[in-house]
Amino acid sequence: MTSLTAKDKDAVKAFWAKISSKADDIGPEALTRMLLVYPQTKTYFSHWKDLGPGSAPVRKHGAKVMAGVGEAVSKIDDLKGGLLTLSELHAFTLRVDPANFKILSHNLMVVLATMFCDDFSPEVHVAMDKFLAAVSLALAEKYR
Ligand code: HNI
Repeated sequence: MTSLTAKDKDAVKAFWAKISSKADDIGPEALTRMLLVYPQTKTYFSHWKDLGPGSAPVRKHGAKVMAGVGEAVSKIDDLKGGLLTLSELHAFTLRVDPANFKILSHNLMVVLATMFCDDFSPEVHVAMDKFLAAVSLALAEKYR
């Protein structure tokens, strides 16, 4: 299982401090990429009027997802407890297959690497990768 070391946690917090003001751009970019590159993920958003790049629902939801990631950063020492409500929402109400968490995480990583290439060192890369895997696991906590 993913274990975030104290060093990883510091790297995640420091990186988040640098990028969080751009969260409303990062989220929609990641979501746009996910919907385009992995079109099977579109099934969950079929109630939206427009799933295209930069559409109003993509922008709004992208920002929401990043708010969730920000909350996870603030609860990094207890992700399972901290993300319980969000896990219940995705498991019982939205019924999102947890395999999709990995897909979104991957797209988020690609966007972070391209938008913040100067700060996205190998240390930040591994810390963020482990963090998003831990967030995904915490979100899947309520599935069974
Ligand atoms: Ni997710 C709603 C956070 C992954 C499909 N999601 C939310 C909300 C947050 C959120 C926050 C809004 C909750 C609310 O309104 O109370 N989602 C996150 C986070 C991740 C994630 C932090 C992973 C890092 N969600 C995913 C994935 C999918 C997904 C991978 C499907 C592919 N989420 C949804 C759907 C909704 C949602 C669907 C409801 C959106 C709507 O507009 O109806």
